[in-house]
Amino acid sequence: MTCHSSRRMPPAMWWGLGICNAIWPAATATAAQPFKAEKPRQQPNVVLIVADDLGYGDLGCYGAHTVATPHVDALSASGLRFTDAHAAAATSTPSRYALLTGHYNWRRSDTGIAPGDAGMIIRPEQHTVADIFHDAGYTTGAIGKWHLGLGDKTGTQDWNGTITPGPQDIGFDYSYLMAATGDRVPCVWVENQRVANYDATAPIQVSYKTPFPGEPLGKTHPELLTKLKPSPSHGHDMAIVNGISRIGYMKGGGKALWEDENIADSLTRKATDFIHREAGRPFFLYVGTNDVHVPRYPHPRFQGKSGMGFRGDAILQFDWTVGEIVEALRSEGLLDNTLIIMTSDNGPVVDDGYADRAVELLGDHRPWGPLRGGKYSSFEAGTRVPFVVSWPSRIKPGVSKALVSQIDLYATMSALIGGDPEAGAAPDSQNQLRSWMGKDSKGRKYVIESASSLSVYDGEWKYITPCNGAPYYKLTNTESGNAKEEQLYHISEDIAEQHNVAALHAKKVEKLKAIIETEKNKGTSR
Ligand code: NG6
Ligand code: CA
Repeated sequence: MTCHSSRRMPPAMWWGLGICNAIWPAATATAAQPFKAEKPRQQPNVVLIVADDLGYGDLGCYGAHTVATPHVDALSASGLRFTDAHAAAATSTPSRYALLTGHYNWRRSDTGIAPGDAGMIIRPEQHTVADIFHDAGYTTGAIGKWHLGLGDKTGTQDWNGTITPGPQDIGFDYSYLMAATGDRVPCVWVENQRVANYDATAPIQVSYKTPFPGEPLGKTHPELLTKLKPSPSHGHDMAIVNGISRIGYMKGGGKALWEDENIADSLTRKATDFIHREAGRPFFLYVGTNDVHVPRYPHPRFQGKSGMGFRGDAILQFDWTVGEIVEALRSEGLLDNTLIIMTSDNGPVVDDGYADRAVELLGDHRPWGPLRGGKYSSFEAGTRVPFVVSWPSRIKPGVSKALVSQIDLYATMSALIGGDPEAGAAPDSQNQLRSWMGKDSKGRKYVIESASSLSVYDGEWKYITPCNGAPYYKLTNTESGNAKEEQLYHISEDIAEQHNVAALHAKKVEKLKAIIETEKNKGTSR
């Protein structure tokens, strides 16, 4: 059980600088539309499904023609599909950090893509959206991709014992997690902070520094790469698990090691088990799918089914997962009173490290839809993501153009369930319940997006802060959005960000820059 009272400390202590308790009320007060807390008769269940690297154009309901996503499309048809929804960051760890905490990732310097042996990035003292639910009497669960660190300090976890602190210390009663990503060791599931299916005959060791003598590596033993080989120059050529080489070194694991083709089945099963188990009381369930992140190695029943190679097949597999979760809710009679949110942690990438022929087989499919850039990018495709909200008994189906951001999960969920936000927590999160419920078509005044630099977008114009980074990431074939000069795009007329009009609209540039400065001044540890 989580014991919050004993682990709380003033928030200024945990994020280092002077963000004072006044931030929370201020953030709530500046929220565009205070939601009149009409206390729900029942506490709705909330299921949050976060896909990995799924692009704005990857789903049928977002315009994909060459891949079929019937379950997601049905979910979308039953609820609200947002066309202008944003993740806080263009990669996983920072995006998920912001999602769960309501605190911008860029206020801290340690929220970059985490290795598999990272210590907990969200510390026990920090209040999360899971705490909101937990404190309100919900049962809470986190299943699937985590990528927010486990244990106290990087590299010091005992993978053969209890790994602590963990999700239980930030509000999750139950967890079944992939520590980081599919392409990073350790390649085992961690259930309630212990390796699941633990094999005492094969103790686990993990290192991101030095190889374990005698363990074959992708680099030295390419003949053992029976399932997937890394793309040239991407790395991913260290520990070999299940015929696929990874990032990082690992030894042992035995029967606890996952098989990539079963990852979706395992996490989906754990999610539906959770729903069946908890059906009698309100619950909050976070499901992070591994699809469509690399290494893409879907179950044989999906392999070859999309005609687009494993990336397309992984989209089918993601769609299946969504269908199974919805079906579990339906079978328990819970669908009407469950709020389902389906989104992605960041935008799409086609070649992210494995020779899975995703580029060659893409055909006419455009994972980024009409947007420019992709995962890692400051351009829109980096952070504008699919976002579907369904709650059949309360949300009228439709399409919403409201400007929404995942950063608002904490305050919005808190308003939804009449939760008890902790003073000073989630300073960047606004109560956007009215827009998430389809009652307000405007949403936020602006969103902040982060990649190599910060951008601000007000629903019409977008400003990207100058940055010295490479304008183009060759490895992943991504336009990064980095430029030494200021960039301003008139997104409402130029959604593909083709024309930098900064020189023509100095006042607009100044106005948007000022927003970024004000946000930064609210407190930063960068
Ligand atoms: C990158 C990896 C990429 C992917 C990404 C994290 C290389 C060259 N690339 O560093 O394959 O793992 O990290 O993706 O190592 S994320 O969606 O979890 O942020
Ligand atoms: Ca991701």
